[in-house]
Amino acid sequence: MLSLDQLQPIDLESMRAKLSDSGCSSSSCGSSDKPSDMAPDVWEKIKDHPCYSEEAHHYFARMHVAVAPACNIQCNYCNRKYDCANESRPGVVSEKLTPGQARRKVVAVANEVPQLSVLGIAGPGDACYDWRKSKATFSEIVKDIPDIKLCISTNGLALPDHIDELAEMNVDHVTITINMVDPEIGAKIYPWIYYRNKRWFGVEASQILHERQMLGLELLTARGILAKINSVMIPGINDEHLIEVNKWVKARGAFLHNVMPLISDPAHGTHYGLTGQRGPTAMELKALQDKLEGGAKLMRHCRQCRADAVGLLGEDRGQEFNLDLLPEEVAYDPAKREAYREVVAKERGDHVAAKTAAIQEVKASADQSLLFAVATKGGGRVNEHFGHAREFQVYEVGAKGIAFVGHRKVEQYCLGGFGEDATLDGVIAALEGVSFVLCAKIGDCPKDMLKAAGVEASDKWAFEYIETSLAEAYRERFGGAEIALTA
Ligand code: CLF
Ligand code: SF4
Repeated sequence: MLSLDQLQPIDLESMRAKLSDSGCSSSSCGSSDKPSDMAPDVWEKIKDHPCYSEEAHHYFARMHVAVAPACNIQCNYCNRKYDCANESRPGVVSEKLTPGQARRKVVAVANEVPQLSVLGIAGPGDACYDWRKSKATFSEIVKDIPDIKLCISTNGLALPDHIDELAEMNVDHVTITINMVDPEIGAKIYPWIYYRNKRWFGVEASQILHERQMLGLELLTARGILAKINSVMIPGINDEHLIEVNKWVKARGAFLHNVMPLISDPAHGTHYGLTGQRGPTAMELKALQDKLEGGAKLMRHCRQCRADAVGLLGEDRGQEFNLDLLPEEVAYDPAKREAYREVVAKERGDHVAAKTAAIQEVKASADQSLLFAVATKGGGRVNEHFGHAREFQVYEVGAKGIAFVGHRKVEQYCLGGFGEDATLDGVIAALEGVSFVLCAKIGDCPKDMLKAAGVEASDKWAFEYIETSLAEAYRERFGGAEIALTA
């Protein structure tokens, strides 16, 4: 079986030869099927979008271009002045781009990152408020790369003014950040907004923002543009209220609801950071997401990207494509992206079949839920060493089958061939609630320390599909009614 690991570095001839050996002669053969409850046109829009499809995020990458620095509201969790290449969170960038510079960068990335499928504008300000630059950027880039999906993220205040143009430009994916539907709660999140040439404050500001967000969402739904709602979970301010938000956005046709944890640190210079407002723990976030099940469909694989992120979700290759590293003139070469898609079409079909079988097996035999953490670098396989992982993907395995429920970011434990005990302590803390870790390689020392903390770890399923490995691990290690309920 051809694995995604074998795709790097890209070797077009060997990729084509392997496809030919496998009997696959077209780019559609073996591609994963549309879910039975999804309209074909919707599936076409999401099947290669790493944010709108959890399955696609194993294979496809997004890039953001930071062309929209201006913003028309202030959120208490945002400080756009902050710039740190090691920091990954929305609103943060290393360099702001003109539309022409953005075109250069996107073409350079498309030539080198074959997984690239989506171009997003997610700030560092607001893509709809800074509309002239957002529009110019999209218009430039689709001339070179017509098959790239266009995506924007906005606070929603200026969104209703641009729905027609979004539809005309084939922007099929719009994210609105909606943190409240009650302006009294909004006043604790937004100190002011700037609307119709005037600054508005307090509850009045949040009332306007709320009305514009709901109008924008309704207009997107009416146009058939897929709307994703991002909500920042702020403990003590809007955590329980997000249940209400979920109902409102579901009623207005939101395609996905993505509840993200507040990132808050005094060093970021945000209002919340400076006033001690904490973010939720991983388990608090999961508990809220679990309460939202049955409402608007949830996204749980968000990585809270920077406004200049490049690569698969969970990796950021932005620094490789800073403007000063790029040639002045760069022409688009579709060869790597096309070859990658051929290989992925086959791999993905196999993966879906294996995953479906694994889920059926677990559903038929399991009666208790356990959390598993998986070290992966993409392709839907257990293919990352424990010591190299910068995040673990977390799956819940139990009577409902196998479900991706989130990720845990960690500091890389092994650097230069040595592991630091203090770092391992941090990894163990990040794995709160997890019973078992699957990875491609793990040494005896970290394995023993994990065991002492009540977490088993194994590299037995190295390079296998994640769901197949989880089903086997569950059966081998935890099968039977004596399993403790830890999820
Ligand atoms: Fe970017 Fe957002 Fe489009 Fe994705 S991100 S504009 S929908 S292409 Fe994705 Fe990043 Fe989460 Fe956003 S993981 S922060 S949800
Ligand atoms: Fe920052 Fe975005 Fe809020 Fe504007 S809408 S203040 S850019 S987080």
